[in-house]
Amino acid sequence: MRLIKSVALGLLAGTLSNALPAPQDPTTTVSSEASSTLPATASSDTAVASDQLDQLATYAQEQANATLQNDSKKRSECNIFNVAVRREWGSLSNKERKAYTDAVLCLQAKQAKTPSSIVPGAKSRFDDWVATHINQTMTIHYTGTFLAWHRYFTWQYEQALRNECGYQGYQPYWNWANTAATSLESSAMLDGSAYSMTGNGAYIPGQGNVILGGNGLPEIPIPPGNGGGCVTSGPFKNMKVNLGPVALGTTNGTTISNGDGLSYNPRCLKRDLTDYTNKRFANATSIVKNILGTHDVYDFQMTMQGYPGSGDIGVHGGGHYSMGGDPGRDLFVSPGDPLFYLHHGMIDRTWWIWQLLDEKTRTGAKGISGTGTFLDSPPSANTTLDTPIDLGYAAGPPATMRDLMSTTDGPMCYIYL
Ligand SMILES: *[C@@H]1O[C@H](CO)[C@@H](O)[C@H](O)[C@H]1NC(C)=O
Ligand SMILES: *[C@@H]1O[C@H](CO)[C@@H](O)[C@H](O)[C@H]1NC(C)=O
Ligand SMILES: *[C@@H]1O[C@H](CO)[C@@H](O)[C@H](O)[C@H]1NC(C)=O
Ligand SMILES: *[C@@H]1O[C@H](CO)[C@@H](O)[C@H](O)[C@H]1NC(C)=O
Ligand SMILES: *[C@@H]1O[C@H](CO)[C@@H](O)[C@H](O)[C@H]1NC(C)=O
Ligand SMILES: *[C@@H]1O[C@H](CO)[C@@H](O)[C@H](O)[C@H]1NC(C)=O
Ligand SMILES: [Cu+2]
Repeated sequence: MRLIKSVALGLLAGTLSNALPAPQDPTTTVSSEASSTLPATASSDTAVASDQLDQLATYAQEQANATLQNDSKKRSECNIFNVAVRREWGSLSNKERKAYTDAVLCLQAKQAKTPSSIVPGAKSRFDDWVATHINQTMTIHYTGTFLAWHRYFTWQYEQALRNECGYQGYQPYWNWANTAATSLESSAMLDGSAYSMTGNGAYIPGQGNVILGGNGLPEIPIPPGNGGGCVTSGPFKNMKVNLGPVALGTTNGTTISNGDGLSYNPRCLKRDLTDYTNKRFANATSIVKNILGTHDVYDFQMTMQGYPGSGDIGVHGGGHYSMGGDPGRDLFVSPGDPLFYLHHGMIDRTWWIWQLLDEKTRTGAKGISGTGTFLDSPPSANTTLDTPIDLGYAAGPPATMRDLMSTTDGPMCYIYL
């Protein structure tokens, strides 16, 4: 673990940039049907791009539904009558919102499955997910497994909410385009009400920038938001973050950690909602560009996470850093903020839309690129359809990449509205 951590801190400082592998996979293209009916490039006007995103999502639904309708005739296990539909937070009723946060609180009140001899700080079922993510951070980001691993992780979390906490809905998502157009704090998701995901942290004046990159790569200064302290209202006002930090970016430009992050370190949930980051890196244009402007899965997933040295942190980084706070700015411990799962719902939705523009190619072997280690450092084997994805104590059984390439043609059965 010590070795792993020093590698991660090295990466945050930019020292692994020379390990960046070159683009690999053969180019895949949007199917001819899609290219004749859909916009070809992202509009730089975010209002227009937001409509383009809706159009792309509708196209993806049409593709998915056509197959599900066929499957209904064949009485397949996953069909149009039983498919789960994941929706955006803002489109849920107050009752549905509260059912979701109640289920998360339930998970936080249930005993952990992770043995305390292995992770002393894992106190709840919710923490099982955080511990698994900390443990595997260096083998699930900038890897060939990034998209599928987080898809499975989010799906198993949704299953736990349903099967262990009686939740009857599905995993909601955060459409970054919407909060970029307005502001984070004015959204139903983050307004701090009883029907939100809890809002901002208490305002801490005089905070400096969080510095990403550097050390040979261009620095990416992320300005502080208008919070920074403990959250003050809403469902997660009293929750405890038990694990970490491991690599927490602070607003004085440093990174702090508490060893391997696995010991018991209870503290409040902090947020520092940062509109700048949302608007700059995860606006509607960024999302549509990520979908339409990338020609293969290598380009797609690197754009999403940010090409090191490009100065861009992608929509993945954009979402994470616009939450800010602790553990929101910690690559390892980030699932310790319940908002993580709404963010990764949107990551998965973006991938889902992109896949359905050319489903056959993008859900098969050509839809995978990369290896099993962070920017292939240290070098490791290529990820393939047979690569296993194991969520440790959080949830079983292990799946393979093959199981996770489609959201409707494997163990999972869901689409996005
Ligand atoms: C791994 O993938 C790269 C790029 O697709 C390819 O050039 C290389 O031969 C693969 N390595 C193995 C061992 O299959
Ligand atoms: C696809 O099916 C879902 C579930 O029945 C439905 O909610 C959605 O509106 C459909 N989308 C389209 C574009 O038909
Ligand atoms: C639906 O089934 C028909 C007949 O088997 C087939 O021709 C068609 O391609 C299928 N469509 C989809 C979207 O799977
Ligand atoms: C930076 O902030 C962290 C916590 O926010 C603090 O622990 C650390 O001492 C600060 N470092 C400096 C140099 O001010
Ligand atoms: C929106 O995203 C695009 C593409 O990522 C970027 O070029 C643009 O600067 C962003 N808009 C703002 C206001 O930062
Ligand atoms: C961490 O990963 C290792 C190796 O994959 C595994 O043996 C161990 O049980 C994991 N620990 C936790 C807490 O998941
Ligand atoms: Cu992650």
